[in-house]
Amino acid sequence: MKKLLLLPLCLLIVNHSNAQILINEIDPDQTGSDVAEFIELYNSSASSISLDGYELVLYNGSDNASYANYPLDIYSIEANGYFVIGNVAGADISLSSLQNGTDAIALYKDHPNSFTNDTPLTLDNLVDAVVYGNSPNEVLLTLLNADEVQLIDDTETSLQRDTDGAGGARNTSAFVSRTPTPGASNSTATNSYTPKTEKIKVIPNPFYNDIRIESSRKIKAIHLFNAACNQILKNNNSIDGYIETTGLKAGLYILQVDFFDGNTTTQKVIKK
Ligand SMILES: [Ca+2]
Ligand SMILES: [Ca+2]
Repeated sequence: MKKLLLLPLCLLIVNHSNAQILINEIDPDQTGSDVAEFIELYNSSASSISLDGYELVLYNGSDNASYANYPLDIYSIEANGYFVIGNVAGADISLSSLQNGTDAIALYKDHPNSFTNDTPLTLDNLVDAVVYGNSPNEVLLTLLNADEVQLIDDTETSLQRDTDGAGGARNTSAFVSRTPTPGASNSTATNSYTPKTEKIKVIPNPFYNDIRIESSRKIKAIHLFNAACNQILKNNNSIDGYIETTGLKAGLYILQVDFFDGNTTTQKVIKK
């Protein structure tokens, strides 16, 4: 009889595993003085979520350690709502400075330590992250899932998930460049936009010697960086999307592809 009585109790334990807070939009760089920087969090669930235990951490790509941290314990986000940390009008809490990159923004929950300045990068208790900036940074990219890309912000637009919450945690593929929408739905941006991330196809990956890159955009140049982020190969005539790597050691490399429309994207590749 006792087992039967336990069953209803078990059913009363509500599963909150789908409740999720994500970094939904960022805008590190504006024209002239950066007076509208912000990071927007989004609650994709149908219930209000307490931010008790959440901490937003800004990582400096020059040393891959933290340069600012924002404990969010006393706040909450309403169902399908937004929370803005920024110096933009209407921000929920103020932001002193958001570096223009190459840097990263990471959200943690219940991490045992506070991220005082110069805390080394960690993946423990990581909820979500975004890596942005022009220089490939392999260490910062470990904050993301495999094959996710480093984003590039420009002064006119923000980087935002298309649509709110799309793509899931630690994935940047759903981010596009659009008119900033701090504290509002990303789909309210009505201007035409140019995606700053390009989902390229690298064939094969892992590779032996030749790499072929497929993209819907015209490729201008291909760069290859080693794990220390030193550029070791550059092909300025890559319209055909090929790069030849004979003589390189086996291991992890960062491939950077520049497009004629001015966009750039990066991806990890492995030489066998
Ligand atoms: Ca800035
Ligand atoms: Ca938004």
